[in-house]
Amino acid sequence: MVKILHISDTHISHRKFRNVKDSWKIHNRVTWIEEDYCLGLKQALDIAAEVKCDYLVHSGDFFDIPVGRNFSGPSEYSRTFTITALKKFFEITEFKIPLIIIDGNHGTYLTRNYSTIEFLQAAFPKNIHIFTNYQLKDAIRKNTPLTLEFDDVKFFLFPYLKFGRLENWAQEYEKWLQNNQQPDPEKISIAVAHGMERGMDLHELILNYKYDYVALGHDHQQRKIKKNAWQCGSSARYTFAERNQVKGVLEVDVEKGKESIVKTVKIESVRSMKQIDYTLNADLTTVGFEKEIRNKIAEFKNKFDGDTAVRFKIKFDGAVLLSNWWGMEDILNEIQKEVFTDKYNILEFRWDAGEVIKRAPVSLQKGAKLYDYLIEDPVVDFERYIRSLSLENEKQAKQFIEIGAKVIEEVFTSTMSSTIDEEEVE
Ligand SMILES: [Mn+2]
Repeated sequence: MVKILHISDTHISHRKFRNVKDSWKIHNRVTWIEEDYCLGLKQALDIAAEVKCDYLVHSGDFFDIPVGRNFSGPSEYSRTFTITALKKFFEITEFKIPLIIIDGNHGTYLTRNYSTIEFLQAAFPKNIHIFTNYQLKDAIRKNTPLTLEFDDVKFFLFPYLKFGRLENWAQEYEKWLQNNQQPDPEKISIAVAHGMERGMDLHELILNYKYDYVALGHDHQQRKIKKNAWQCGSSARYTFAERNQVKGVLEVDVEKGKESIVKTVKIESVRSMKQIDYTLNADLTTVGFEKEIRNKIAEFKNKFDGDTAVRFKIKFDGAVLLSNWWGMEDILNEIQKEVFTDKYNILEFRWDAGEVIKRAPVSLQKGAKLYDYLIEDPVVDFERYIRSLSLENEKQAKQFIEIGAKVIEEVFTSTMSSTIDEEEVE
């Protein structure tokens, strides 16, 4: 039997720049929210040392950045914190516990074949074993396994790859998996994968093969996926959707050919998140709106204290006149300014009105009608214009007319909406 401690999605160096109070835990050194994620990792490592596991497994998203088109790397503060915490962990466990980390979709320069977990391995080359997106692509190209073998156990690694994006990728991935990643019939076989959407970033075979345990990451909600396969969840609350989730790591006793014994060890969340749902309607005046918003934040009208300050979000739905919404946004911006003085114990104050239907003000509706009057049928008029160009390619001309008709229809009939507030992906 081996004991695994399964941790995941630590998202170290997660930082917020918009809709947060410009406040530092230690002046000019680290902000409160960045520190929250460092403390999540610290707790996970403390648990790993305490339960005396044989292997420590991290199933991806160790660092939060770079991600997507954000090419900034982790801050020096977070790097230093991480190296210090790992050094302490290895020292108190006498450098006996191997740490295995795979790449998630965060913390890796996807287009540059470099991952931030490489410097962790460079710092502890004998204790840390990393598996990057790049190594995975290389293994697929060369049709070679991505495994790590010890005396008693064999790991099968699946760093993040959205293989389902293209059909030929999916075929190649499946072929590689069948050829190289099947469980070892003799040894305890453990798969480590970052992904949750079956057929897209998590292959069905990883769940169907008879691994003795599958350590999954990417889904921030801890859950059992099937017998011997668990999503560990993140070590600190990340999006507001996670505001009520309990966070933790998994202590797993794995025996060959048997059902694993999985135990949750809770991680205390330092930061509370609060979301309020608010339905707008056409009768609401800006004065009434302001009063209600102020009521909703009244309970936090205490002196700011970074240790207990809340992250706060208002989620709007319903319908409102666009001209009224502009006034409401002004009010929200004013309140935000006030909230970020020391009079409120609020660290983050944001709102999301992506689902609100905003009707154009009457003046704009009249404008549209005037245009209707001048041009009897905009679609017919557009077709006339395209025809006047005497395009030789009839198929192309028809496509232009079709697209034009769609655009005109959208412009004249759809309601106005703004872009949805950014909330980060897992
Ligand atoms: Mn992820």
